[in-house]
Amino acid sequence: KKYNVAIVGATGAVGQELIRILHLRSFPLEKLTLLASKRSAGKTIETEHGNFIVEEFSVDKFQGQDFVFFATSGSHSLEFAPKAAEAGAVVIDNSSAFRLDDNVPLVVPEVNPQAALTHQGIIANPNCSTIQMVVALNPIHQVSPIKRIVVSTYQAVSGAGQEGISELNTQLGEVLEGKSPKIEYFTKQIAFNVIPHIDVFQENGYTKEEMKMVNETWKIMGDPNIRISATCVRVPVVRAHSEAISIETADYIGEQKAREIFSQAKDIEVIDHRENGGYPTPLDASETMVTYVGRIREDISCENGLALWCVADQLWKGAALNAVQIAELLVSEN
Ligand code: 11C
Repeated sequence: KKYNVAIVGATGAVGQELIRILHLRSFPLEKLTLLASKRSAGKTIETEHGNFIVEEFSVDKFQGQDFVFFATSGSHSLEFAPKAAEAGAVVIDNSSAFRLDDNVPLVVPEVNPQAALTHQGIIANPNCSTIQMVVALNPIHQVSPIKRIVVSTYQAVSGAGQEGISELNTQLGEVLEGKSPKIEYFTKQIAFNVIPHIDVFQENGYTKEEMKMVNETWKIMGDPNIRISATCVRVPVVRAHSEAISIETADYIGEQKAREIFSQAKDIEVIDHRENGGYPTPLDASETMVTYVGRIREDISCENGLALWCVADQLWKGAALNAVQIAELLVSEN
């Protein structure tokens, strides 16, 4: 069987990667429809599937679709995803609109694939920084429950979309030419700098991005008892997010066993040599489909502690790839 698939927001950073991933994974496509706002409609874009004319988004385009991927804003998804579901499609939504909705599964196929099968028309794709963290930590959690997670992220500018990439590139040029850089998109200069602020501040002092890592992890791993503290930081990297993660488990695991667990886990690649360059970096992870783990060691600051470094392409595993894997899951269950 082949499937009719539409991408809403096809010209954005995630939309573009969805087109590529559907091709790279040989997703059984009957017809691919690329939808975007009026501004991009009518443009011809070259894709791995051939040349496509981008169509203007409208609700009637949902008719006859089997899967609709939303890669637009939360407010757009909130309004239109239910309409796509009503039209009979399965929606896989990349925004934060439905992630914490009890009636909407939040799925990372390596962690909670069974949740996808309970959908009522909409499935939420988690936040990128959450996805790679739960891919890395769930295999450990299955061996001994994780009690506490302390994580700091190093998030690429493409997490903020095309505007984030443009702002970094423009500012790098401006600084190198000795000009004072224009700040338009991020809250401070991102070129030659880091910014400890992603998404809006919450009442408790954490940002929304940080609280996504808490709430989404609880839902995906099915364990709201894990104590989680995150600090999310934007860094001048174009692609792939990195995370320094410290965890405390119920029982002692130790470094050797942890390395074995990571090595045997699905979609994790361990790069962990205690020598120059013996660890994964964002450039290594860019345009790859796995989650990398390195710098595995005992966290000497607590009992039963482990520390690690985790890197993944947040546009692929953190967004487009995870979304397509959810669709693949449903296709294989069919
Ligand atoms: C970033 N994680 O890197 C964000 C982008 O909730 O899907 C994705 C935001 C989200 O800025």
